[in-house]
Amino acid sequence: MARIQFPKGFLWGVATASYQIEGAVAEDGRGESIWDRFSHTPGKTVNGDTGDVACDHYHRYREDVAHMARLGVRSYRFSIAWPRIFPTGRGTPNQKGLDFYRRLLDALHEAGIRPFATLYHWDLPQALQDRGGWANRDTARWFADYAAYVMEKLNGQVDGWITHNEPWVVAYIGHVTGEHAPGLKDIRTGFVVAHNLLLSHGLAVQAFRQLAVKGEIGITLNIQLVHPATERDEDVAAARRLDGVFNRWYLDPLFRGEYPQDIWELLAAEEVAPPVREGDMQLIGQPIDFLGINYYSRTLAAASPEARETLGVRMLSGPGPKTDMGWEIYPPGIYEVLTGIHQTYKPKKLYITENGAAFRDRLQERRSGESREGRPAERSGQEYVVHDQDRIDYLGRHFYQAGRAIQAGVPLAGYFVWSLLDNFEWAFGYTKRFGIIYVDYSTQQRIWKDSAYFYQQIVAENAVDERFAE
Ligand code: IFM
Repeated sequence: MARIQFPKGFLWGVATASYQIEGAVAEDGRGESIWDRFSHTPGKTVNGDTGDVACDHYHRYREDVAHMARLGVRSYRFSIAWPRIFPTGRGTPNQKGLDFYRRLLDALHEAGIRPFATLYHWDLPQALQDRGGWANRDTARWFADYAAYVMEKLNGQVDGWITHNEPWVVAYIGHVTGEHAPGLKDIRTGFVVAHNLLLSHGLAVQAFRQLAVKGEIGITLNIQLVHPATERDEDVAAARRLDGVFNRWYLDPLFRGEYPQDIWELLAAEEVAPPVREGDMQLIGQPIDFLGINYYSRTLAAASPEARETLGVRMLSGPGPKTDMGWEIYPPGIYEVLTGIHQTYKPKKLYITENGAAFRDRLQERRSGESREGRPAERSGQEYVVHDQDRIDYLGRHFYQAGRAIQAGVPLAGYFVWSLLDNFEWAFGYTKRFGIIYVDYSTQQRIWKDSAYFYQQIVAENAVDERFAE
């Protein structure tokens, strides 16, 4: 195995999302989102953590862009908070909300960083949830109106538009298991929501084309690689089903304009198939410019007739080492996912829109090496270090496998590390750290972890070393 050189112009980047970093939830006219409501409901997040302050990026965006510039990244993926633009989801837009993103975009352009904007990364205006949220088909139309407004106003300033981040998570974790906002627990609703999300994507793509917005548009899916737990026929079939609900349920409509027949039949038998109207599938299946893939881990599937919510499949973690999320570290999976999707669906272009890992990072004093974790401090980035070799290994090995996929012919054009900063990890609050930059939440100080220096070097060399081949 040799060192891998990435193609010239490869878009190395970092990713974040509005509710996870911005804070300033009541500032400049922002409306309430479902995550404000959910995180403020006792028992929904670890330690009752909320995004009220998060990384205070709303006020510190210049400093954060300066970190990106120092990293040398060519691109930044962030998300726009719908309730900043339309505080109640629709109606009168809030100029101050838009102005924030204008300031951010200006700063990015000054630094020569190409912006990728996600239009929906889970912070639905609460006022729309009060009208049924994504289970209400009208929300798809309201999303398209919001998307059209933002794309028109920011036309020419954004290189890549991403309609949705991980619709499976929104539908399943938000509406079936209830671990995410809005916290519903109903499998039928989950599939209705998935359909309305896809529909809203199609409507937004249509608006993008009609408005002749500059740049490119796509969607981000969390592709969960599924392997059978054993070679038994039942487990092989279970893996196929799980891949069906996780992945094909989104990929097939987006690239073929139809739901996968095998899963549709199972849902119909359980009376949980969503209502689909004439024309829906054509809208959803409109050509897009790229597919964004978020890859983190793989899942093993075992047959389990009683697991109704997952169509008779029990999900297991693989045997490999785990991140702090308990997710198996499985770098060959990113190669398998990229080559598999390229062969099966042939998207014009692909981006890894997220990849990264949470580990138990320890802040240490640089000179003595003494740990100061948890001590309130007058810290400076120079005085403190975070030796996160586990994250360096994780990233390096995934970069390497992505490079192999490019060599195999996959049109992978960029790679966004999740995440620039430690941030609000949804139901886990601030207990999980995904950043390559450490955030001391007591002071809001940003401290580069070793992985940030490592990434800086990867970007500068546009290459990954052969030591990450294994
Ligand atoms: O933090 C999330 C992000 O919002 C969506 N993708 C997965 C990340 C890690 O769980």
